[in-house]
Amino acid sequence: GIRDAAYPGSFDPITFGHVNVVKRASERFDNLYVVVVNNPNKKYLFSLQERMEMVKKDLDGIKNVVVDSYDGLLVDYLKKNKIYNLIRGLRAVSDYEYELQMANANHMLFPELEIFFLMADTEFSYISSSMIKEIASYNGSVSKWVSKFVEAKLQEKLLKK
Ligand code: COD
Repeated sequence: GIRDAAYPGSFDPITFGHVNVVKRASERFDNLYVVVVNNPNKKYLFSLQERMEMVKKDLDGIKNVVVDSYDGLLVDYLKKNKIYNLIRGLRAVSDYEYELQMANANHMLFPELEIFFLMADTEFSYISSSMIKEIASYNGSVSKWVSKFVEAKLQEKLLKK
């Protein structure tokens, strides 16, 4: 519907930074569609199914959140589901260039779309999925930044090789 929003991402894996954005955005829209995107050209640590499982687990209990997946052009998903609001998170200046490029492209492809950027909360502003994967790959603790469920999945994936 017109007051729904989508928050798309790789979520490889989901972090407390993502969860913070979901909590804040879900309070401002009727339904928040958290869309786990699968891009065949991208290399992920976790399969789509694994990323979905972790997202569902971590967002369980947030009432108006719908977890979905998609492996096509994001704007096609949005048009199909009549979603006109897109949520993205901004951590640092380094996010800006990529986000600006994507926002411009998405807006060209879907002019009715409005794109909202939430500034990361200070406490989460340095968290990224890639940093967490790197730390976990050296058996460092990531319990401050991801759920116990995700931490166990990371250990299973990275250390059992
Ligand atoms: N605090 C706040 N925000 C955060 C944090 C944090 N700690 N960590 C991440 N975020 C934000 C990111 O900045 C991003 O906005 C969002 O959360 C999701 O992050 P990721 O890294 O999980 O996901 P991305 O950025 O890899 O997602 C990119 C998409 C998959 C959405 C994009 O590639 C896409 O739409 N692909 C589909 C194909 C398509 O339509 N391509 C054309 C796009 S123009």
